[in-house]
Amino acid sequence: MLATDKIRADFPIFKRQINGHPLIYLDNAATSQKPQVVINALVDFYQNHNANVHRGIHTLGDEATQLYQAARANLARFIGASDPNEIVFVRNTTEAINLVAFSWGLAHLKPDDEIIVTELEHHSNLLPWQRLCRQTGAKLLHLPLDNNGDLAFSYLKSLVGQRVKLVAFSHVSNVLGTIIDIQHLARDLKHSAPHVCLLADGAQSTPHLPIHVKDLHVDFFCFSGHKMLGPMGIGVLWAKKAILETMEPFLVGGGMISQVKPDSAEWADLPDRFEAGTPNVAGAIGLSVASDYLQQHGLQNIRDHEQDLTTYALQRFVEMEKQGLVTLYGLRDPNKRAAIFTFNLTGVHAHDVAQILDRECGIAVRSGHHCNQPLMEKLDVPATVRASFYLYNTRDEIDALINGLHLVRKVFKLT
Ligand code: C6P
Repeated sequence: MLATDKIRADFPIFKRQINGHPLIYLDNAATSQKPQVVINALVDFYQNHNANVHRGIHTLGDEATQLYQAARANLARFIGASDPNEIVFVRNTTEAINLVAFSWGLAHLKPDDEIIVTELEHHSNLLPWQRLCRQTGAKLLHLPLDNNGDLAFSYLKSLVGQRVKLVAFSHVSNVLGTIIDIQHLARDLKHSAPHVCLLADGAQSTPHLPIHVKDLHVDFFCFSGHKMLGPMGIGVLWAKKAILETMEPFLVGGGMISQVKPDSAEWADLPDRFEAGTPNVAGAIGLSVASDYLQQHGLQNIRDHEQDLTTYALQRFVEMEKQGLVTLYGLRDPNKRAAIFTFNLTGVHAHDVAQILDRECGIAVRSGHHCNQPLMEKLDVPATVRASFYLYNTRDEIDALINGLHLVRKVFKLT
């Protein structure tokens, strides 16, 4: 079990009051809070080591470069990659997927080829493929959700023919919390259709589940630092070295060349060729420290803690659902879902629920379409409320949320 009291003491933001109440932060799927060690790492870099990387022949330049490369090696270990050069630093998951669409997609897709995405995808794992299809004449196919809110995997095999070049899917849905068994799915796909490339969007899984990319049987995996206790503006694209080596750079400019002539240029080795311009050095260092913090507590322990919260929250939501007070979306099996709860309170708009929870209880939740408008359409709602949990959240905070929802009903004179 996690010692949540001790963990919470590591996060200075939990000293804050919000509208006269202690902060209850349940918007972790949007971004996580930062422990003091990560904040210290950022300050330490700028206070003591600040210089550009790979450029200066001076002490600070060397220190910054060493810290940056050590962060890369540490993150490679964190996700079980075999080589630090398979770690490309990007700004976030969105940039990682755009990089793959541009650098790999434009080179591999032809008219009438096919890309499969699922009906769960965040816009960041949909729009780059929509654009790639427009640019190349390829077609986008959608793997539907079944009536239980799970993906219709049995249907996937019938979709995957010779024309399919890529299957791109979220490891964990940011709306329904569904966990996709990628290991199983990818192993099956690689067996039946070895020509298909697989991309997993790990934005919502890497912060919460043990990840070993080599065991996942995917070709591309990406995640954002800010959702896993790290700074904003830093993320990772992982891909097998053999694939990265065949790809053209996404951005071109400083820091990614081996030689430049007035009319031509040759690219640097991996991973520099994908990191044009001055990188977010402090961000990479902060993310590495965040990954150490998570490992110190143990990703499996974090998963177990969140599964306990999921079981309890499901119980509390189902009580309200039975009274017709809420509609809860997504699977009911805590083994198959992450601690992300998307719901609507009967008779109250999602934005009003979020605003009143904040104003009256100091509870932060997200409301809206969660960057997933096609899924909202499928659920036949304009917006939902979403409460998402992390290692520092507690059962007491779930009770506070449920009490808050009853208070919202009072404010709207529904009781
Ligand atoms: N979802 C949410 O509130 P960025 O913004 O690039 O760090 O992450 C994009 C992204 C990609 N895939 C999934 C599954 C995601 O959940 C997100 C980010 C946040 O749900 C912000 S919209």
